[in-house]
Parts: sequence; C-alpha cells; structure tokens
Amino acid sequence: MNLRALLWDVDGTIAETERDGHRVAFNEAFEAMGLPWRWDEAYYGRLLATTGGRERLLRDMTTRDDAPPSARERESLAVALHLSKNRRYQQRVAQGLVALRPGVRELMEDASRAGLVQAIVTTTSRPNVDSLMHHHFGAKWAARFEVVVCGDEVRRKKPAPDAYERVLERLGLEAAETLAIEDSPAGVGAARAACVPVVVTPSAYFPHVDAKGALAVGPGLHDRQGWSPAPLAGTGRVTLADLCAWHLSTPALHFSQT
Ligand code: XBP
Ligand code: MG
Repeated sequence: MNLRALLWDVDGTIAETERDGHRVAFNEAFEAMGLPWRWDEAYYGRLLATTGGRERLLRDMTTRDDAPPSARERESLAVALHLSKNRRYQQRVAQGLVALRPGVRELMEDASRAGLVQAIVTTTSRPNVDSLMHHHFGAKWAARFEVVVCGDEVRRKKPAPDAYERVLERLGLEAAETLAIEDSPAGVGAARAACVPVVVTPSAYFPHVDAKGALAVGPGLHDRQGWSPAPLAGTGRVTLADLCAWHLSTPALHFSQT
C-alpha cells in the first residue's frame, strides 16, 4: 500500500522534551510546593514507563512514605503539581530551551512538499504540544497537521493503541497507509497495537529501546548512518524516499501478528 500519512509522536521524537523540559519542570514544581521530592535522570527514565505526567506523579507517590495517605488527596496534589509542571515546561519551551531534534523540520517539509498528510499522535496534554509547536513552527503550526490527537483526548494513553486508532479514524485511513515515528517502548507498543508501521529514533532516555516489530531503528533523522536496516544509498539525512522504501518493505505479517 502507498504511504499516505506520517504520524508524529511528540515527546522524545520531535524534541528531547523529557530530558530538556518535563523532568526539570517536575523538579521545579516539587520545589515550588515545598516538597523534598526530586527525580534524577535514572529514576525519571524508569518512571517514563508510566505515560502521562499526572499518572507518573501518582505512580511515584505509591513509593513515598511522605505522600498524602488518601487517594483523594493524592489526586488533588497530582493535579496541582501537574499544572505547575506544565506551566514551567511551557516557560522553558518559550525560552528556547527545548530544541527540535535535528532532521525533524526537514522531513516535515519533505512530506508537505510531497503532499503527504501529517498528524500528531501523542500522550502529552494539548497545551504542552501547542507551546512546543508554536515556538518552533509559529502561530499557524496546526495548519501543517490534518489531525492532532493528544493524551487528554483518549481513554487510555500509550502503549494502548487508542491514540493511533483515533487518528486513523479521523484521517479515514488504514493503518497500512500510514507510518509512525516514535522514540520509546510505549510509543512503539502503541503503534504496533494499532497495526501502524513504525520507524524508531530512540530518545535520550531510551537508547536501547526494544524496537521489535519496527520497520527501522536509527540514531536520528539527521543522519543516515547507523540505521538498521540501512536506508537507500547516499549521504546526509534521512529523507522521505527512505521512509517510503522502509514502508514498502512492511511485511504483510506485521499487520496480523501485532
Ligand atoms: C509522552 C508522555 C507524557 C509526557 C509529559 O509520551 O508520556 O506524559 O512525559 O506530558 P509519548 P504531560 O512521547 O509516548 O507521547 O505532563 O502533558 O502528560
Ligand atoms: Mg515519545
């Protein structure tokens, strides 16, 4: 089947948002609320198995003696911390502290010149997506994307297939006509659970992501070295032609075995 749509994950794929934005902002939010909690990089890497910032906070509280005892108090603390974290995250983005991963802008431009549909499929909250994309692509960023599905619009976050199923439904496309770009085990799992072929550019927290079932895995879109399988012959960055070649190689079994 021809490739008709590129489905972009946000956190870790478009930018190193977890490393440069969310983790730091969570720690600032703890400090601002007078809490002694801090998440170092190694611990945050493990916490990322829980997708969704509020859910991550609640998960962490299950391990702390000084967390509020009742479920209701934990929930309201998680909501307040999440709001504070998001405000701080958005400030960091606006200050230019969260760069695009190299090769992302160029590939988006390739795709739009070729008339491919593009969509965002993320488990992040919409205001965070809006701030990142606005900062990098301007106030009309959403016009570049046919559909934007965020974490606050689906019942289950990645690795559940909900966000991918929602985007396919809204685009009116079959999974086999699309290609996802993801960075994490949860993202790859979500795409595969929705039968969407996926290419993986592991982010800082997932250098050894198990990308079983992915069409290709490589260090980033900026470099055609180090990909498995190798892209088409040539030098420079990964192009739309490479994605089309990988997409053509999608085994039919991929769609029935996920
Ligand atoms: C992203 C997430 C999000 C972010 C934080 O995963 O899991 O929770 O860490 O964003 P993916 P929020 O890249 O797979 O979409 O605080 O807005 O949830
Ligand atoms: Mg991601």
